[in-house]
Amino acid sequence: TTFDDPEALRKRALAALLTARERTALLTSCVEDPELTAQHSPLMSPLVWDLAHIGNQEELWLLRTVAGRDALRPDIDGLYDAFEHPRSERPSLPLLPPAEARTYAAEVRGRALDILESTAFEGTGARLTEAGFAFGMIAQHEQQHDETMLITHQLRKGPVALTAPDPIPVPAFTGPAEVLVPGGPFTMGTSTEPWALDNERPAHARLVPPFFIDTTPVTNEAYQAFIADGGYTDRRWWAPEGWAHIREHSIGAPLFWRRDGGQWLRRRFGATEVVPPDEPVLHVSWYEADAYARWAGRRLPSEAEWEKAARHDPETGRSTRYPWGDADPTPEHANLGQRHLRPAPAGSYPAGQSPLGVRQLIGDVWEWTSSELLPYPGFHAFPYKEYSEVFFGSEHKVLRGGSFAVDAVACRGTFRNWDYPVRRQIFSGFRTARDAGPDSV
Ligand code: AVJ
Ligand code: FE
Repeated sequence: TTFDDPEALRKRALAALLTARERTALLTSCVEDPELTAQHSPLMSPLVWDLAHIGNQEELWLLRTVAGRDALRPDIDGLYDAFEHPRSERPSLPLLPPAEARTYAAEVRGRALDILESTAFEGTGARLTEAGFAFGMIAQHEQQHDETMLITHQLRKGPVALTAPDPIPVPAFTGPAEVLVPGGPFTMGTSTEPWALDNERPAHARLVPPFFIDTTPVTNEAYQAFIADGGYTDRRWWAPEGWAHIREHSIGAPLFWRRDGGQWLRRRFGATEVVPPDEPVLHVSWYEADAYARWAGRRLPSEAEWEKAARHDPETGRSTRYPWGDADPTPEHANLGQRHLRPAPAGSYPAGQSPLGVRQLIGDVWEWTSSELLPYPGFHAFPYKEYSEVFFGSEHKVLRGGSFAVDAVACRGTFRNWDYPVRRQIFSGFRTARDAGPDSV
């Protein structure tokens, strides 16, 4: 692979940084400047905060830490420290106005590209720059905030600002509804993926008993059957805190859905459309996913089950980088990178399926798992505790696989995302699983 070649990794880092900046520019130029400073939802930062925060993190890690430069703007660090100010407070901070935020991010980037050219990727013993990790981390960080900004765009009221072609239509999926994943150990996490983040490490053996998992994510049509069957009014299906939450907030459908006569409509990036039956359900909370699964006589997969379904090759016993193998994602494999502004119909991307035939594990919708975000055995926070260590514990549930809004640089079979179980403004869906007795193997 190109991982052994520092010059190939340098090119990869340059391309990843440029791709991220192009996307950031689109997300912060497709609306007028006043919309960048406005708060579209108390759950989100103003877009102009994300823009300068992207620059500030890049300055902190590439300019100051990797290259040892003096601070360009030490005065603004506090404003863009995500732990100093919760999102709801950020609009009232003396943030850099849009033009200054753009100039700042561009100045940092100019210097970062010089540093990228002159930094040794190997042989220095410095973990931060080995295999270009710091540059890959910063490209991923920018892409993560690009996804956050896309969520802000989805929450924004007002006319359409973003457009993209729809996924190419595919024939309706006719394969089996579920797939048996045989029991036994598999390798979870990674010690070899050069830009894997700290919480994905190290590789370790996990024993996973046999289980069945849905071949595709749960569709809107299937989810509508749950609603029509009174799923939101039957306490039996709900975790107690989930039940309390949907009662208190009068939740009866995924976020952005509205009942109109005999049909469900949804708002999507400023337009209203009939909910497409064959697409994976989107904008559901962990509690909603958990309740649906119980109603269906099933359960959510654990994080280990999800990763085994996505990475375990029963033929070789190895864990691959992606369901389709070790090759980097292409547009034939998965719906990633905001190429489309929606998930593709369930059963799409046959080229991206796992050896056992599980589809759309990567891309389309983030998939809720039953697991809390916990460290793997041998975890070490790197390079900073605030990326993931401070979030370990029972408050957050893990999501896997990435959505249409995730770029390939920030998505792989080992990548771990997390959020509170009530959250649903994120691009979240799910698939279900069930135990398999030893006799089914
Ligand atoms: C890993 C997606 C939960 O957006 O809160 C961005 C990523 N961390 N800046 C988030 C992140 C610091 C993080 N998630
Ligand atoms: Fe951040």
